[in-house]
Amino acid sequence: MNRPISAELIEEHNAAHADILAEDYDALARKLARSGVDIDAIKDRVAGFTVAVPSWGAGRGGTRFAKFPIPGEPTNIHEKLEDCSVINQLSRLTPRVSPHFPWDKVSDYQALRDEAAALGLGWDAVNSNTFQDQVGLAHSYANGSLAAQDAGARAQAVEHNIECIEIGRQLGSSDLTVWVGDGTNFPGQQDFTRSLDRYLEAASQIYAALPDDWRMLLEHKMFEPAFYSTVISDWGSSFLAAQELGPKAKCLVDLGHHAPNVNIEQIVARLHRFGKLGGFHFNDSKYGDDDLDSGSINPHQLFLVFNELAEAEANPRGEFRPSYMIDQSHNVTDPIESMLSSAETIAQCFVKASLVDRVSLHDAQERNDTMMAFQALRRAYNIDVAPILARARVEAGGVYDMLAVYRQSRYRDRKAQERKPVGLGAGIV
Ligand code: LRH
Ligand code: MN
Ligand code: MN
Repeated sequence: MNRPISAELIEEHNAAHADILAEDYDALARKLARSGVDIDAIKDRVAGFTVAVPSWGAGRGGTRFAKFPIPGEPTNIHEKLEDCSVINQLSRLTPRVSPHFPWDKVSDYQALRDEAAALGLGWDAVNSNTFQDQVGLAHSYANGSLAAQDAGARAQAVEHNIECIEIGRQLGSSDLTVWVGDGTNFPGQQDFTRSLDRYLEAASQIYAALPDDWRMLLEHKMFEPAFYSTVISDWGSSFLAAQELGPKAKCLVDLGHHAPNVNIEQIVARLHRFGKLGGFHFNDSKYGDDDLDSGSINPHQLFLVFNELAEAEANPRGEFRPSYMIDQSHNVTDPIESMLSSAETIAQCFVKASLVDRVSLHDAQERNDTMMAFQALRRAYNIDVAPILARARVEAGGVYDMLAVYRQSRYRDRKAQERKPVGLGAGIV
């Protein structure tokens, strides 16, 4: 297997930190044992936890005002895969990459699949893109894609999604994520009902092309690029569309796609209750779809989302198979560092949610003991679970201090020598 970070560096680093880790792990084991929790059982649970990384997150993001590239930044899917393999090599949390088309278009997808496998990577959901015009397209998406009035634009968008399914089959993926930017900037610009009808009709053609074991993940977003209305603007619209399309259609929750202060964890519970929870795009947000690093603004919200997921897992109501992915834009950090830190934060929330004493929680809920119910969550949230994650990571071949080893490896400096410089410009890719 092709490993970009030197095995000796990792071994040396882990050996140098073995004693501190053992000390911290054992101290936490004793603390958890007092509440009847077996730390090894929790560590084994973490060993099964993974989150996918987005191919587009490997490049430095930007805003519509500017992009500030860094030397050594990847400019194609091959370089992005290599960077994603660094994240997985160090964290052991991110073994799959989610591609975006046509951004990641190549001529031979079997070869791309093999290339990823040689780096220890598989493929997550395929993301279609009908929110931008591409050179050579017959129809513009300026007035929408799946919901456009123009039948040619709709047909083209359907065809693109079907092509994404075909690419995904070759890569070994089994989910198609569909986010459309279709919407309006002016009251009266489009009829809300007729545009949804058009969306549903076009989406049903994509749904019909899904292989039996595939899912179609509908990603809602309140606004942007449309600033007055968006066709699939909220979880309600997403849920209704998924229900109308059929059982393989599920809802995907991007944490940044809601109105400020919306209770996202309750949305998670609702979607699960009705069998429509498909997956997540993890990021954090202060104002809108900011795509900030997961848990960097509101780590408690992320914990509460995972708390609902832990409840859902314990009460599956049919299927519990949410797909987890990071969807961030790294405008001021090295994307590898941000995704290492975010994957760790996401896994931390997963562990903390696993540590909630559900018997006490449910008992307090039944007795209407509000404070003790809250304390059941608070106790788990306050536990520093870093030693559990570090032990699981090291045992899986990852490293104790991911950022320290990444910096010591001088990976980005080496890539700056090898890779072509990125041009200036605006935009997310
Ligand atoms: C839309 C979105 C969606 C896209 C990605 C680039 O805001 O979250 O997931 O595919 O950003
Ligand atoms: Mn997203
Ligand atoms: Mn987004």
